[in-house]
Amino acid sequence: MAQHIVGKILAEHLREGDFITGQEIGIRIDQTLTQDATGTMAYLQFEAMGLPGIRTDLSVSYVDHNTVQVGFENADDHRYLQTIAARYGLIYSRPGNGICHQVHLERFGKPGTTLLGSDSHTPTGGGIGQIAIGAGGLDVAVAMGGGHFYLTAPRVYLVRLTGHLQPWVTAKDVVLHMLRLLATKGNVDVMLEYGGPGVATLTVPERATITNMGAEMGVTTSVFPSDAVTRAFLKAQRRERDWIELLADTGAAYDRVIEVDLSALEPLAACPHSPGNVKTVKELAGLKVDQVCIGSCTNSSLKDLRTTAAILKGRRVHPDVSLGIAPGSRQVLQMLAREGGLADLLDAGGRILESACGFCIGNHFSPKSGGISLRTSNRNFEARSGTQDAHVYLVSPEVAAVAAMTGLVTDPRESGQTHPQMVEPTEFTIDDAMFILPANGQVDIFRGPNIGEPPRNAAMPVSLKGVAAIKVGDKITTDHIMPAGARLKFRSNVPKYAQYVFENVDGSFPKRCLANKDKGIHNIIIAGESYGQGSSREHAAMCPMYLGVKVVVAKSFERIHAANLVNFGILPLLFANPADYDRIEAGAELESLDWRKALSAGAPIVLKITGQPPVECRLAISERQRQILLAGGLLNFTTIH
Ligand code: MIC
Ligand code: SF4
Repeated sequence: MAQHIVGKILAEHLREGDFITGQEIGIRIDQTLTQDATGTMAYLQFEAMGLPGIRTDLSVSYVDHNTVQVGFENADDHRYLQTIAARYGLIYSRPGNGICHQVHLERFGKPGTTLLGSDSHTPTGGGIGQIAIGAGGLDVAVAMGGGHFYLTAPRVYLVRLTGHLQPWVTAKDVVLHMLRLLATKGNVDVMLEYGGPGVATLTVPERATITNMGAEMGVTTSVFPSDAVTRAFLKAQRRERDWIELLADTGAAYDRVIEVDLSALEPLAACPHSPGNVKTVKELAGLKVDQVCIGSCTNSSLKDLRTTAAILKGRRVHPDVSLGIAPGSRQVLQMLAREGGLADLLDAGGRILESACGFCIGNHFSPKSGGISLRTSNRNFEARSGTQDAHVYLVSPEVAAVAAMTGLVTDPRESGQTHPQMVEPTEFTIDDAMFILPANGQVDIFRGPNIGEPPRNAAMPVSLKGVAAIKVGDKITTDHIMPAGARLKFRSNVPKYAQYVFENVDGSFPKRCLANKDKGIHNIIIAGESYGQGSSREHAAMCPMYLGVKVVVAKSFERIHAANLVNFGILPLLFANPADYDRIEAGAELESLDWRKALSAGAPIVLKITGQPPVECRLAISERQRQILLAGGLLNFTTIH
C-alpha cells in the first residue's frame, strides 16, 4: 500500500496498538531532548522512577531557557543537569551553546527517526524529516528509560507546496499563512506532512521555521521529506552518514489536502495577542515600532542572521527603536562573527543577546509600557514578553530588520532595497566543544537548595466534593496558567512556583486553593475551548495538582496539556453539552459521590450542582490513562508497575 512519510516512520516505530486514526498507539522513541526549564523536573522524576540509565539512541540535555542567572537558582540547576547527564549517559549542551531546537537540527536531527522533547517546539526537527513531538517532562523521562510514548494515531494532512517564494516573502510567511488557514485550535491529533514541487525550493532551516510553528496550530507535529536538500545540509554539517531518503509514495492517501502556492504569498504578521491573528504587513504599514527582536527557535538560523546583517549593513537602527539580536546557536554566532555579519549588526546599532531563549520567554528584554515589539519568535500571548500591556507582532527577520531602520512597520517590498538572497553554506563551522559527553564511573549529583522533590499526588479520591475555584474563557494558554519570565527560576521548586498559578489572570487563586485544600475541599477549574494551548510546561498541571486541583472541566483541551493533566492525576473532563459552561459560576459547589467508581467503570461522570440540573461530562482518554488517573498520576503508576 502506498504510504505517506508519517505512516512510514510511525510504522517502523509502532510497538503497541494499530494505526487506526483516533486510537492510542505506543511508539519507540529514538532520541530525546530536554531544556533546563522543563529538564530539572523531568530528571527529578526520572530519578524517582529508579531507572539505571537511558535506553534511547541519543538523549541531550540542553540549557537555553534560564540563562539569566540572577541569584543562585539557575546556576545550581545547570550544575544539577550537568551531573545528571554525566551519571545517566546523556549529552549535556552547556549554556551558550544555543537554543535546543536550532542546535539539535544542526548536530543531531536524523531523518526517519523519532524525537521526543520536553518543549512544545520540538517539531522543529520535522524540517529534517524526523517525527519530532513535544511532550511533558514526565513522558520524556519515561521515554528516556525505554518506555513507549503514547499518542493518538493522527489524521494526516498533506500540505502541497507549489511555486516558489517571491522576493521578501519567507518561510515565516508560509507558516503564518498556514495559521490563517488552520487557526490555533481544532487541530488536535493532526499531523501535517509537507510535499509537492515547492518543497525542493526550501532549505532545511526554512523548513524548520515552518515545522516549528506547527505548534501554534496545535498539531501533533509537522514533517518534511528528506531529499537532496536535506542531504546537502547534513553533508555541510559533516553528518551525511545520517541521511536517508524519505519521500511519500505516489498515491498515498491523506485525510485532507491543503494547496499552498508559494508564489502567491506575501509578507504577513501575527498581531496581538495570538499567533493566529494574522494580517498582511501591508495592512499594518506605518505602525510605530519601539522594539525589534530577532532570534528564537523559529528564526535564528545562519540564513536568518546573514539576511538580517545584509539588510542592516551600512545602515543605522532608528533612534526610537531598540534592536535585540539573539543568534540561535554558537555555530551561527561563530560563523557570523568570522564572516563579518556580526560587525555589520554592531555597526548598525544592534544589541547582541545571548544565544538562548531570552526575550522569547520574557526572561529579559521586555518592551516598554504599552510598547510595540516586532519579533521573529512564535508566540505573542498577552504578557509573555514580560510587559503586561505590550503589543507583540510576529514577523519574518526581513520585516523585522527593515522596521528596525525605519521605526515603522514597513512592507519590505517597498523599502527600496533588494532582498538579499542567501545560499546555504557547503560547510558549517563544526565545533562541538560546548557539548559534554557522559562520564565513565561514579558521578555525584549536585543538588542546590532550589532543587526539591518532585511532588506526588494521592490516589484518586472516592468522591469529589469541590468548588469551582476559577472560571476562565477560551484559548487559555499555559502562559496564563503558569507564567514563565521572571518566575522561571522557580521551576525546580514546586511549592514556590505554585504561588504564581494564574498570576496574570487572578492572583488570589493559589491562596484560595490552598485554603480549600486545608479544609478537604477539592479545587475545580472551569474552562472554555482549547484549554492549555502553547507550551509543554508540565508545571501548568503539576502546580495546580500541588494546590489541590482534581479536575478541569472544559469545552476542549489541547493535546500536550491534556496529557500532562492525566500524568499528574487531574481529570481533563469535557462538558457533554458545552452550553453547560454558562451554568457554572466561579464559586459554585460541585460534587460526584461515585467519582472513583464512575471513572473505574468508564461510566459518564455527572457533577451535581446545588439548585440546578446536574452537569453531564465525558472523558476522552485511553484505558491506560484511566489507570494512571486512578493511581493519582504517571509517577505513581510507573513506580507501581
Ligand atoms: C515556550 O516557548 O513557551 C517554552 C518556554 O519553550 C515552553 C517550555 C517551558 O515552559 O519550559 C514550551 O514551548 O514548551
Ligand atoms: Fe525558547 Fe522561545 Fe523556542 Fe520556547 S519558543 S524554545 S522559549 S526560543
